[in-house]
Amino acid sequence: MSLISLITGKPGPSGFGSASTAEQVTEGIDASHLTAIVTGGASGIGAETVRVLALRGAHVIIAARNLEAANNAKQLILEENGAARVDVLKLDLSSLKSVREFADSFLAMDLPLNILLNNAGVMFCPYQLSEDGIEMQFATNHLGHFHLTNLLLEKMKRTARETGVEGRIVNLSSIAHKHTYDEGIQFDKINDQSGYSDKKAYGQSKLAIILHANELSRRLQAEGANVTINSVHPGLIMTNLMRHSFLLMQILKVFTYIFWKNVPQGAATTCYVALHPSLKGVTGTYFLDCNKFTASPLATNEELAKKLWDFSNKLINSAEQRA
Ligand SMILES: NC(=O)c1ccc[n+]([C@@H]2O[C@H](COP(=O)([O-])OP(=O)(O)OC[C@H]3O[C@@H](n4cnc5c(N)ncnc54)[C@H](OP(=O)(O)O)[C@@H]3O)[C@@H](O)[C@H]2O)c1
Ligand SMILES: *C1O[C@H](CO)[C@@H](O)[C@H](O)[C@H]1NC(C)=O
Ligand SMILES: *[C@@H]1O[C@H](CO)[C@@H](O)[C@H](O)[C@H]1NC(C)=O
Repeated sequence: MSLISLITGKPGPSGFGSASTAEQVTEGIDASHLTAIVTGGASGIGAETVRVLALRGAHVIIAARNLEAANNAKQLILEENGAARVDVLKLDLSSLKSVREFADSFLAMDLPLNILLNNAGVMFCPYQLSEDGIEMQFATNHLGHFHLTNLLLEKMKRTARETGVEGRIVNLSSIAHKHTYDEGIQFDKINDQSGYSDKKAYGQSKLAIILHANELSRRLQAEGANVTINSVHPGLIMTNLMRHSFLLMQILKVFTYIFWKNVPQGAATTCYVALHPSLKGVTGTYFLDCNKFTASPLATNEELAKKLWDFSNKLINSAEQRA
């Protein structure tokens, strides 16, 4: 996708572009045989994603830490579409304990799982440690989703095997993955407060998301599992995500307004990658505006991806042992 198509909304090779909405990219798709989990589905891009997946017939579980907001989002969807199948389940991604409890509750519901949308995220928050003692943006955006995906993976593989329908995982990354610390991931000082940059810590967490999507994709292919995993940049959309940088973003928007999207456009890439039949078998790929795109050299580094995989497992094991 070129800068020109980003501004004009001109479609790329997929037939869709930056102006396409989630409804447009899923037009005519029947998802009534699919069950999906959307993390952070109570607001922003996630809420629109839930609405459109449910509109196409999918059974959607909103995984949210704020149950009141999630129930409101569900209510709005039901007012528009009385047949929508939407459930709400508690999940706080910054807590490894909460992630495990969520996975246990979901598995106890004995539903199939075809689609996992790792959408929740925080951006540019001031330095803070999670309850497991891990820097908050890395803990929420990356580690919580890493743990969640691992806990649900067996279920996804089984669903794919038993139904013959490909499972899909989509991770919400960001173009900001290009703006990270020099070494990409600060393995030896992940919790370092003195060198903390709220912007680079966000970039680092979003780089981790792409690296993991690529690593898991390689592992799933090696096993012959019918589950794909891709990462996307949704575009620039004014949402609650900007709560820690509201003024900065408002000013930025004045100068860059041609690049901004509305929420229905912001949910398009996620919905496209989650549902579109043309992406059958496509995995380990990074998408922007509904088209394949090249991630940064760090994001395609296989060594770094392996190292991050082991590092993430170690962090989770030691946090769970302490608990
Ligand atoms: N908007 C953009 O321009 C943009 C650009 C690039 C990438 N993205 C990515 O797109 C995704 C969606 O963002 P958005 O713009 O739709 O922002 P949003 O409206 O703030 O949505 C993020 C969601 O994540 C939830 N969340 C945050 N921390 C959580 C936690 N610890 N546990 C569970 N849920 C948590 C939020 O819930 P609460 O309300 O409870 O906090 C919220 O529902 C994010 O991953 C973001 O990084 C967005
Ligand atoms: C995204 O994909 C990877 C798979 O690669 C998965 O392990 C991970 O838990 C997901 N989430 C993040 C944030 O990496
Ligand atoms: C994998 O999923 C695709 C798409 O749903 C399906 O066409 C294919 O037959 C599946 N393959 C296997 C081995 O189940």
